[in-house]
Amino acid sequence: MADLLRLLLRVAEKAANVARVCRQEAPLFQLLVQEKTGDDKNKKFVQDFKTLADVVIQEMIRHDVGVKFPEMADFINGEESNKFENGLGESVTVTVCATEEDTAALLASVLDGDHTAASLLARAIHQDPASIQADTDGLTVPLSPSELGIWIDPIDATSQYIEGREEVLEEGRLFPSGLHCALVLIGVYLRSTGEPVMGVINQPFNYKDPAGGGWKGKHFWGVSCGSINVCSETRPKAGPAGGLSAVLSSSEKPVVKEALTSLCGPDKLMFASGAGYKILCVIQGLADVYVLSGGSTFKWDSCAPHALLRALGGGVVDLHKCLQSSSGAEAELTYHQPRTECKGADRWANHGGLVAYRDCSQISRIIAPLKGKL
Ligand code: 2IP
Ligand code: CA
Repeated sequence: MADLLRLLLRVAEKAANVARVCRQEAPLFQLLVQEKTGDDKNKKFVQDFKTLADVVIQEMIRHDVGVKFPEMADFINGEESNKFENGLGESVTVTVCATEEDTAALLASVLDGDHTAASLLARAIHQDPASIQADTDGLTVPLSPSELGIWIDPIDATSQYIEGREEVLEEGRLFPSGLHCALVLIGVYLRSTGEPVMGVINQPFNYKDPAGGGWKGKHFWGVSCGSINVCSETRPKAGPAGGLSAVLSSSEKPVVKEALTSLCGPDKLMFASGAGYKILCVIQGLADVYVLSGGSTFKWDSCAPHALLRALGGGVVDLHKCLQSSSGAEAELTYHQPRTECKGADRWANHGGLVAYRDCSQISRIIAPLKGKL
C-alpha cells in the first residue's frame, strides 16, 4: 500500500492548493473573510463558504481515493457532510464531477450563481499538483485496501485559516496561532482494530517565499504497521534530563494549566491553536506532550498525526482512561468504533481527552499531578 501513501500525499497537496487559492484569489478570499455584518442571509452565506471550502477539499480526497481504491470508497469519512445548503436554502450535494466545467457548474449553484468563484475553485480541484518529493522508494506496506478506512480533516484550525495572521518565529519554536496552525489531515486506520497505520499531514502555509512567490507548504507522513515504522520526521533528540515540555489549548481548564505549570515550569508550558498542529508539535519535538482534558477533538483531528507518532515510537492515549488506570495500558485511541449512545459528530469525539507523546514514560509523569483534579 505504498501506492496509497503516494496518492494521499498528492491529494493532500491538491487540498493545500485549494486552501491557498481560497486565500489568494480575491473573489474567493472576499467570500472567506467577509465581515459578519449585514443581513441574516449574508451571515449565513459567510459561514457557508467556509464550510464549502472544507466540503470541496473533503470530496476531492474522497473522489481521488475512491477512483484508485474502490474497496475504500465506503470507508472514507470526514468532518463535513456533503449535503450542502446554499444562501437561498436550497439543498445541493457537493461532489467532484468528471470534468472541471461540470464541477464549476455544480459549485455555482451552491455559490448563488457566482461563476467567477465557482470556476476558480473548480480549477484548483481539477489541477494536478506539482510533483511531490517524498522518500517512499522501497517502502512496502503489507496491507490491502479492503482492510482500511480513512479519516479526513480538510482544514484543521479553520478559525486560524480564516483569520489568516502571518506570524514569524525563530526556528525551533512553535506557532501559538496563525496560518501555520492550519493543516490538512488524512489518517488511515485498520477497520478490524481501529489502529492508525498511515498518516499524511500537509501544512499549506509553512513559509512565505521572500521573492514574492506566495505561501509554500510542507508535508509530513508516517506508516506504522507491524514491524514497519517509517516517518518523514526523525525522532528528535531527548531534551535535558528531567525537563518536560507540554503544549495545551489556550482554552484548557485552569486546573490543568496550574498542575502542568508546576510540573513543567512556566517556560516549558506552551499554548497553540489546532488539535492537529499541537500533535505535530509533539512529532517535531517542539513539545514533549500535548494534553487535552476535554472531549473537544474528533477522530478526524487525531488519526493522521497519531499514525506519525506511532511510527516514531509514541502514541495518543485517552487521558481519562489513564487517570483511572495510571499505567496507560489499553488507553490508546482507536478509530473504528463510534460511541453509539451519542448523536452527530459526538459519536466520533475523543471524549476522554487525550495525551499525545513520543515517549511512553512521560505519560505517568503527566498523569500524577492531574490525579483527583479532573
Ligand atoms: C478544531 C480546531 C481548534 C481546536 C479543536 C479542533 O478543528 O483545530 O483549533 O481547538 O480541538 O477540533 P484548540 O485550538 O483550542 O485546540 P476545526 O478547526 O477543524 O473545527
Ligand atoms: Ca478539526
